[in-house]
Amino acid sequence: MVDRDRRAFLQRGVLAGAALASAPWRAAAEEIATLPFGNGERPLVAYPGKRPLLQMTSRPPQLETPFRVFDEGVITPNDAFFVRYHLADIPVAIDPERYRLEVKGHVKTPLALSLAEIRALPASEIVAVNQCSGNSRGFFAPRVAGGQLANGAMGNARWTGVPLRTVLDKAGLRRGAVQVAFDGLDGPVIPETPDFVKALTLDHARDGEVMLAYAMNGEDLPWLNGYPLRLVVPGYYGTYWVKHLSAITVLDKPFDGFWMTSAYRIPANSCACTEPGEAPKATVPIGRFTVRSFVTNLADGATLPAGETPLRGIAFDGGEGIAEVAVSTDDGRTWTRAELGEDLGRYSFRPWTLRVDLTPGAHAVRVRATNRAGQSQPLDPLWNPAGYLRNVVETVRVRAA
Ligand SMILES: Nc1nc2c(c(=O)[nH]1)N[C@H]1C(S)=C(S)[C@@H](COP(=O)(O)O)O[C@H]1N2
Ligand SMILES: [Mo]
Repeated sequence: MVDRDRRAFLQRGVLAGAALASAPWRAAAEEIATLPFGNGERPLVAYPGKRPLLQMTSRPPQLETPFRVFDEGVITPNDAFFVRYHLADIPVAIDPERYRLEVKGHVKTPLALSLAEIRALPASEIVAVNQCSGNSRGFFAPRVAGGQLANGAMGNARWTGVPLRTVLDKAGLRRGAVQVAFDGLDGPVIPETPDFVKALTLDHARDGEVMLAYAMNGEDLPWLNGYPLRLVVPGYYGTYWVKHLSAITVLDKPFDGFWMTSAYRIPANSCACTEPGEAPKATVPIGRFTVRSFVTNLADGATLPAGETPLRGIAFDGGEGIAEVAVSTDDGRTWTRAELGEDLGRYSFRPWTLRVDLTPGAHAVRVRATNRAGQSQPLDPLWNPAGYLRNVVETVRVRAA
């Protein structure tokens, strides 16, 4: 990086943090939006670096992307990308000159890498969806505890950074290494709350795709999305995508922290589901995304002119890649294959389009994707007590007149 670029980079980071520190935690609400479930009222609040987003909590900030943003394009703009934190003590000042990424534990040479050193390593790039495990949790019936999210706790970005493998190889793994743990600069407000630390198996961490990302859509990471460095784990739920990454610890036994052993676990059965209201007998850590698809250009409850109507939307999965998207306008009786748009890689949103003929009257428009492994979406929602993995075939109800 030339000096001028570095100065601009440093300034941007520092400014965003300073704005967060000084702005009232809860900026003045400009507007209230109502998500389509009970207690779904959310103020639209503009945080530093963000346009007005649906605020679920203010301490820490948890912001959901208004769904119409997904119709703007297949890449989610940085200023509209959702924000999720667990712990209220989020960083508001990071000196990019003094920031260091520690690589320690079961390694030959512990490292403390500066941002400049990380940016000097050979870069990689990937377009990948980040989605919270609890995206769409608000639609669970019976309802479950946890952040009541509609469908906006997801986003698709082009990430630039360094393969995690490069940094692990630089440190050198000692014999017996089995997992890698990741910690960020945020922390709990009281010491009794477990710090947010996540772990990956060593093979996963070394797959060459898991990335230490410093840029998102060609710009520095937005502050609230993990400035100055975050983990990107393509195809895996956002819980693994540790933000404000500060320490990577190589372990010679499986990590036993709260956020792996108690939280973010799913039923250990083939549907990862239970009967509504029932607890699972056994659980495993959450992993890859289920297959999902959405119509982005029709709002539920809308009235539109009868006749030929262009539909468009997005589909994605945990990394097999989308093979097919089909649409039904007659309550699921008949399905028509949509046309798939630009392929930005198997971890990206895949856009789709289809022209349909809407006869006058009510229509239930349904969309269902299938990935290259033949996995698809259920017509009836599956249930689990944590409200994860939602991927029911989505329905938009419209009236043609
Ligand atoms: N440091 C840190 N990283 C974190 C979290 C957190 O609480 N702290 N939450 C995780 C979860 S659960 C999700 S869904 C993603 C959300 O990424 P985003 O806020 O950039 O959208 O961040 C992950 N990384
Ligand atoms: Mo999440």
